[in-house]
Amino acid sequence: MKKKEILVLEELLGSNKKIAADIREKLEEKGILAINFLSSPGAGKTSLLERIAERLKPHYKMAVIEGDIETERDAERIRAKGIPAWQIITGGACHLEAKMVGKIFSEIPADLDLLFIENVGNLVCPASYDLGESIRCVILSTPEGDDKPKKYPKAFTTSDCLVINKIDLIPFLPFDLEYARKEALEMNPKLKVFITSALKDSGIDELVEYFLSSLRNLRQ
Ligand SMILES: Nc1nc2c(ncn2[C@@H]2O[C@H](COP(=O)(O)OP(=O)(O)O)[C@@H](O)[C@H]2O)c(=O)[nH]1
Ligand SMILES: [Mg+2]
Repeated sequence: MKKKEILVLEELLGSNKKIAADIREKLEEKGILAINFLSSPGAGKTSLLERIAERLKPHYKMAVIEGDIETERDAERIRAKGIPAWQIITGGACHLEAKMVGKIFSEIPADLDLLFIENVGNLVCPASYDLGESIRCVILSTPEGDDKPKKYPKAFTTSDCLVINKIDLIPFLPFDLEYARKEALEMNPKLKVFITSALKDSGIDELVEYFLSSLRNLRQ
């Protein structure tokens, strides 16, 4: 990258950081826990959100911001669960930015408990953009391969939580669960690791409990 391009990128990230810090402060003041989901396309972000919604809806107020380069499909899937969802269509951009979240901030109900943000599917650009979340979760699905944490380090080093999804496919794949977990933890020992199958509805209770205990900590 040329020096001028680096300077422009640094300025962009700097202004994103300020907007994100402002969003985080306002959300935390209201006692709202925001969670940013990062993953490759198809790792199971929306499916996990559907399973989480089924558990949270009777007891908590949750909402979802969906980021995609095209279509309203994911927001429709979330709304079908009776959960409010806003779709941000980036029109080609490979990640969400804090200013996009800021634009819908006024529509976020003040009495919300949890705000989930599903980022645009890829493990590269979303890792560089803070959206004002309190928790960042990277989702790795078994068909992607157990070597991905070290190939896409930033998504893993900037996250608080790692969800290894599609565990139901393990019998059919050369995916070494312990290897993937070890490589991720070597880069980021603070990662909380969850093993799930959104399809078979397993491991979701533990993930939901992590979000709820983080919500309790935020409100203390
Ligand atoms: N076998 C299996 N398939 C899953 C699982 N979670 C999601 N899928 C499937 O993977 C595909 C992509 O899921 P989706 O939630 O749309 O992924 P997203 O692009 O990350 O939001 C869909 O066909 C899902 O049914 C899982 O745990 N196991
Ligand atoms: Mg999705």
